[in-house]
Amino acid sequence: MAQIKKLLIANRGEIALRIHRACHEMGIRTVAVHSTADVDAMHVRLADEAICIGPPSATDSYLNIPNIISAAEISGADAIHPGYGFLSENARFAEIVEMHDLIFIGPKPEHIRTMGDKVEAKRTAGKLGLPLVPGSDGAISDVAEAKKLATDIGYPVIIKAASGGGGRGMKVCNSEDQLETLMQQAGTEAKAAFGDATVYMEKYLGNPRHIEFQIFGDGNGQAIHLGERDCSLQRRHQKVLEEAPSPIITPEERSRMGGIVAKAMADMGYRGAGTIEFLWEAGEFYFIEMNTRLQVEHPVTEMITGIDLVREQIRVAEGHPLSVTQDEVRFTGHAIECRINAEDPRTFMPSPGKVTQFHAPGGMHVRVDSGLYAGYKVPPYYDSMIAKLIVYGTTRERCIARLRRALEEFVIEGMKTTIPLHRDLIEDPEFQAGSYTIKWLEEWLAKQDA
Ligand code: MV4
Repeated sequence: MAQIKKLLIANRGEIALRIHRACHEMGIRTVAVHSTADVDAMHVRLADEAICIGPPSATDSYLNIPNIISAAEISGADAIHPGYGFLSENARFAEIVEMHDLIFIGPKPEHIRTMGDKVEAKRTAGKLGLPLVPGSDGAISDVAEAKKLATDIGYPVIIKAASGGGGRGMKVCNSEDQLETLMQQAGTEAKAAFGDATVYMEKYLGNPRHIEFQIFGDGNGQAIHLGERDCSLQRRHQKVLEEAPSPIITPEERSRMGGIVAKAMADMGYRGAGTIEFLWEAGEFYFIEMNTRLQVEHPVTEMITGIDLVREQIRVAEGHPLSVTQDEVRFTGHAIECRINAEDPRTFMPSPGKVTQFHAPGGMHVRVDSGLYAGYKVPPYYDSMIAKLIVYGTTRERCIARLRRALEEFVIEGMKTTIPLHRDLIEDPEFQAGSYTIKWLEEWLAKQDA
């Protein structure tokens, strides 16, 4: 059993703080890395040590593998946590970390690689018994074959890039006469964006929900699920608000589907935290992708299970068994997360700037994960998310009432933020009824502008 004494956090912003907090609660010293644009960032201030790894551009700093490995060696760290984004799903990085006798806080590199290829991921998920969206068994290149398949599964179909994900490079095709053109376009765009022209086909689901299961494996054949999150409220493939549990999943469905995903992860020998993404329509789940990292929205799962996911990641990486069995996992109450971005709440134009006033809400069951402080200058080089507000309630209704109160208290001045958007959104009767799908938010936003 390894004992991590010092951990390097290969990330920035709120997730770097999140990881630092778990480490200090476990008696682990932390090393922050940062770009020259982030010298004044809270993650740099809180960490026990900080090392500059390059200029503002992420390519030269937070994605700079040699500099990050050098920082780990110089500081004497024995582990690296990649957070989310940046190098978190880079299998090569995970391998390099392990080659340097450092512990990678994450899955086995082979599992990162498999799930990064959406065609391989689907094939693996199918073999493990997860329900798939009907579609091609692997990549499609031959147009005649594609036409035959599309006729079999029925139009509309969707063409997706094997190296894509997150909605980039998808084409919906309504009829056979468009198929050849759209396949070519998808291939060309995939090649330009990901350096890989491989595409595959699926039945297009018209109006599903996005429901994802949190799983955890010990890497030795034990795995559990921590229930689902509903992430249907998205704009241009960016999640805006997430909740757990999903308003439309019954305890029986959670237990049935959770059992299937946990068994799949156990059979695969998966290690660490992972998320299995499904589209859900008319009572059925369809696997689409797996994320092999800790996710932005992980706190809603922590709120309803009481399990510290980062602590669990670190323990599993040290070689401990999972700290709870499936029977010990209890789902209690409801949690909602609002992502607060430095953006215009109507146009979503980025709005970085200096924080002139800052007051975070508090009180019972209110959590704010953020690196903001009064006087901090939000740099323009990175993601615009500046805070997450996560609220718990014994019921969804009480959770929303507390969220309303917390959003009233929240003050961030000096830049535009999406706080007003969240204040409006949670007053909508359809949101309150929990009856939304993946198309709902964009339609709601269009109505607000009209
Ligand atoms: C789909 C789909 C409909 N049918 N696949 C978008 C992101 C990527 N992870 C998968 N995505 C979709 N795949 C089939 N077969 C619709 C989407 C989709 C979507 C999915 C989840 C959340 C928001 C979305 C917004 C638009 C499209």
